[in-house]
Amino acid sequence: MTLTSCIFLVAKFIALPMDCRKLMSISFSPGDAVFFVHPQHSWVRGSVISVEKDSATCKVEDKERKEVQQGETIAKVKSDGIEMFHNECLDDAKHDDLLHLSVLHEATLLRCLYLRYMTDVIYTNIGAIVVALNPFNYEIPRYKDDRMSKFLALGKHFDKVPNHGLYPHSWACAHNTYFEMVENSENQCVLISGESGAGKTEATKIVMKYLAGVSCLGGTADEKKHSDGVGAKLTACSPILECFGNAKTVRNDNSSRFGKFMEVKFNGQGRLVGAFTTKYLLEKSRIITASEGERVYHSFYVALRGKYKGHLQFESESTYVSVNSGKCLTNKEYDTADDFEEVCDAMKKVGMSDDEVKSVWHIPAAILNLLNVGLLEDKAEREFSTFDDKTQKFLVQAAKLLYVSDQDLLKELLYFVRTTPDGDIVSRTSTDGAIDARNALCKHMYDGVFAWLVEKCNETCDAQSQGNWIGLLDIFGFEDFKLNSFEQLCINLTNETLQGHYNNFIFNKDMAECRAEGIDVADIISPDNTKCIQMLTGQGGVIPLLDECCAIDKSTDFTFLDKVDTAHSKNTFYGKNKTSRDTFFVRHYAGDVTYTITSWIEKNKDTLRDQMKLLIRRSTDKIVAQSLPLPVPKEQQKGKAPTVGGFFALQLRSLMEKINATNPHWIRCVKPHPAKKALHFDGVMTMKQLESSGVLGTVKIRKAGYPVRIQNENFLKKYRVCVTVSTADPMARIESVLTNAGVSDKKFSQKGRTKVFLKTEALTRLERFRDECLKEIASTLQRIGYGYI
Ligand code: AOV
Ligand code: MG
Repeated sequence: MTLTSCIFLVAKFIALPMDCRKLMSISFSPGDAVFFVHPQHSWVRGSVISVEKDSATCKVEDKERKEVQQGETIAKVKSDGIEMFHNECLDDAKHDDLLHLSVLHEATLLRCLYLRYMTDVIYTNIGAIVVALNPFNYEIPRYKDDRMSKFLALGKHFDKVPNHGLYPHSWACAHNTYFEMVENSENQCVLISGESGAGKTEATKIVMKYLAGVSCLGGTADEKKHSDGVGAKLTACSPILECFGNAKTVRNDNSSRFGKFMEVKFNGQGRLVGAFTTKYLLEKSRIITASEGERVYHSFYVALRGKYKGHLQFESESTYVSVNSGKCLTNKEYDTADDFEEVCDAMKKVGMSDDEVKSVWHIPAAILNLLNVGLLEDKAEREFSTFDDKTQKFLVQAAKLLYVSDQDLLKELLYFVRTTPDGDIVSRTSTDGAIDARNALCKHMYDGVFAWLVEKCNETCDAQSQGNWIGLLDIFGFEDFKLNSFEQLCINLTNETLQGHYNNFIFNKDMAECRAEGIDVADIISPDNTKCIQMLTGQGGVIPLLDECCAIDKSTDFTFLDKVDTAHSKNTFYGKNKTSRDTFFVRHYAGDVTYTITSWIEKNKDTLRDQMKLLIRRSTDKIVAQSLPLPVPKEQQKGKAPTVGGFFALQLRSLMEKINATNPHWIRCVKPHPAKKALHFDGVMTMKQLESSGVLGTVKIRKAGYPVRIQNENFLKKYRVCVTVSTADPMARIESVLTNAGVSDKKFSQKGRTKVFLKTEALTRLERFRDECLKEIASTLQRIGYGYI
């Protein structure tokens, strides 16, 4: 008897239905090498010690993860927190595209990213997306600017050069995006997401720089000079917008507190000609105050230290309450007189005159003074506010910087005009009312000057173009703080919407691969968050209800919450915490977020009194005057007043329309450790971000279908011992393996044209079945005198 026929016989013998059933009922047994979820470290390697009803006890055996305690036992690991360990996954870390892994689940994903990151490989492709782990290190040789030319040198043949020796990088993403635009004459966009400090803004700059470089390739000297000029202007916008729109937070020393979408424009020949930036939701509360360990906007600190500090007549830094509110005066970025100088130079590069540059700084300076103006309770009439004389100099200085009368300014803070059918009535403001009016003035003026600066950048950088554009989206990532307010709802709504777009795109792409392989995809359900988006913005949704309440004078935050409760209490995406009266939670794709409704009505209205607007509009300084809009005349006020939420929902709709009309590319930035240090890795934190950025979604989409895909030849090579038919037809042989292992049903596997598609549990069963086969063969061979194989 030959060895092959012996194997064939033995395999036939052991492929009994009984064995299959036994294998199917147990997923894991003691001694199995597995990945399992550790509460502090996410997926680690180890082995199963014992199996209970719905869980198991596992032991850590993971030499690769230095930060993990070896030998620790973890009880009650849920069955969905255990995956079979496959040796090949360690080699898989060498793959640049993790979708090429034969086994892709959360554990292998995390392990590969970890192994790569610890060897300074920060970029990894997962199909269409680039995952970028923040290295907190600009010195990694393979990512330094001098290597960029290697990518550029490939020109449009990037995809077509086999083994081009290049690695995943934001440059590669920019490269592909650019050539797809040129070759298909189609607008593109690069959607950059990730949590605060993950590296979105840096990635945007890297992509921008690459686009400027690639668009000059093969151009004449003149064309190159022109492109360089445009590139220089675009680069100059960054420090201006960062100085006014970024701040130090506990998570990021240079955190962008606004979202931005930049349309980078090219002419018909693909040369860079300009760009147009749209900004979203500047965080206004940070103009007034910062939490401990954080700062208000950078602009305030550099203004205090820069060359105009004499002209702006500042006192010592410790005088100003707002810059001292976070008890953190210094920062690594945008901190010194030199930084101030750099920002002023950048302003000149985008075409601002010397006078304009000087004027712009009047606004942060005036705000610093205004926030020192004391507004107290009137001792005689306690319901009204009065002015603290001791702060007279700040009032005078603020008015001087704004070129308005200090008496007029004070009057607007302490009195307000109410329009009644019988004519206007002047009333005194309460202390809270006066402080609110002062803060609202500061917020609106700062937001206004920020918008003016964006416009200035657009004026110099934008250009009419007959060609296409590439949109770069650098937007605030998903947020879930201890206390989440209206701002977080808007931010998370943005992410939810982008996630919906991403799900559709990735899911459809994956389904297209399945169909091309002849796989039946009728039963595969796409992850779908449209109902959540609908609940937030659709008719009768949270934001429309808030708008509705804002239009009714007597509404309070609680009447708003009542309305939301009534409308959505049965919605699966909505929930209430029994213990708190002023919150609700939303089941977002990235997790549940509880929102506290305090001040939502006021935040959504975000009103500034008309009289205040008129006062500032009378300023003799053009930039100060333009920082606020003219009040809308009564006769032109149609229906409801515009609201922050309403405006934002509109902006978001128009952004999505733009994005939907382009071909998308994704860079998902991840911050691997909170310490902001190189080579530090926190498994739980990383996993959470992979979830909230939708990277895990990609894996889940795979899981919804068939996450394991093995080439037919490889499958047959590996499982040849499980074949019990004597035909050479590969499809029949594959079918024989699947049937023998009890996984031929569609809910476990499907045979594609070139690959076998499997669910993970099917793979686990196949592996066990193969082991059993090998054991049986070995013992049979021994019995009949062949010894061990
Ligand atoms: P963010 O834009 O994602 O946060 P940033 O792009 O500002 O984050 O990055 C935060 C910090 O991480 C930077 O200041 C750098 O110190 C470091 N960093 C990021 N990317 C790189 C890189 N490629 N190489 C080296 N260091 C990097 V926020 O705007 O807070 O959401 O609102
Ligand atoms: Mg940023």
